[in-house]
Amino acid sequence: MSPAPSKSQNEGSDAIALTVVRLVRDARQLVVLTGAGMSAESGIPTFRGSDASWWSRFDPQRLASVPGWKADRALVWAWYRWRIALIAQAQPNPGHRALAQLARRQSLVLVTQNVDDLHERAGSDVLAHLHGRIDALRCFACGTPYTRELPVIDLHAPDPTLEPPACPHCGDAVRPGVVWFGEILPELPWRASVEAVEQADVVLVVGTSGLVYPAAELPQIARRNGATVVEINPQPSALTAQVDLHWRATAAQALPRLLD
Ligand code: BJW
Ligand code: ZN
Repeated sequence: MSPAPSKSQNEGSDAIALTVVRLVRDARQLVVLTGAGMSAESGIPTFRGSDASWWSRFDPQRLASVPGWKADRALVWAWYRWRIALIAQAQPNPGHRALAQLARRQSLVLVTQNVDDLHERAGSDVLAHLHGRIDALRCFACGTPYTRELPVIDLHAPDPTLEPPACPHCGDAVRPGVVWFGEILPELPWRASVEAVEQADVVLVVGTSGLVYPAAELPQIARRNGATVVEINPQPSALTAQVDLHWRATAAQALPRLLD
């Protein structure tokens, strides 16, 4: 069990940075939990937290639930197809690259809520994509993976009437491989993530609002098991009151400093 540092609010950000650098350097088992803020500096919008975020512009029940899919699957597919294209042309940012480099120096387990592959493209092994992968397409009805190339789209001219491809096996529509509201998280990745935070002595929580469950339970489980939990986020979040330290910085600012 590591000693819990005092709360951060009154300390300067350099002092917090130094404390976190030391905690991470001395960690026996470090777990990093990332959310949408991790990829914000790669040009991928977050879901919450700014006027440009998805759920401040669109209704999550329409775009990210089974009832939403059944009501208007062309609209839902068009949104996901556009995001698949956006992610494909995005690049990992210095925060993604720093985590990959850190994992070459010390034991680090990476768990993400993100559906992009930017951690992998930066060179990290990801233990769990808790909310799936956007490009792991599968049939909505029979679950058969869909591996064919998608027709090219123009990122600058989204088409809200674009229909999803048909499953070659049963003819139903193909859906993105993400976890929608009301759906259960993939069991093995979830269990592995719980085990990882139970064994961690330091947990870094990067770029998540901490509003979506059960992922938001992971920092709480970690603390109950004696870990020191550090949040890296330029804004306060639903987790801030529960963490040991809040480093008010972006992922691409803070994470490279862990290599100092
Ligand atoms: C930066 C930054 C920078 C910006 N650097 N940081 C009441 C209590 C408990 C649970 C529930 C409840 N009511 C309903 C539920 C269940 C529901 C839930 O949690 N709802 C809450 C919203 C209330 N959960 C579920 O339904 C889950 N399944 C489930 O619980 O199954 C059991 C069950 C079944 C049936 C009924 C009830 C229970 C499934 C959740 C699926 C989440 N899916 C989404 C979208 C799909 C994927 C996709 O399209 O991409 O996943 S929602 C969206 O939120 C996405 C994300 O992975 C997820 C979390 O978001 P995240 O990562 O935290 O990002 P943001 O955008 O929220 O925050 C960004 C943060 O970054 C901000 O804080 C910024 O400040 C910060 N930031 N720039 C660092 N540069
Ligand atoms: Zn099918």
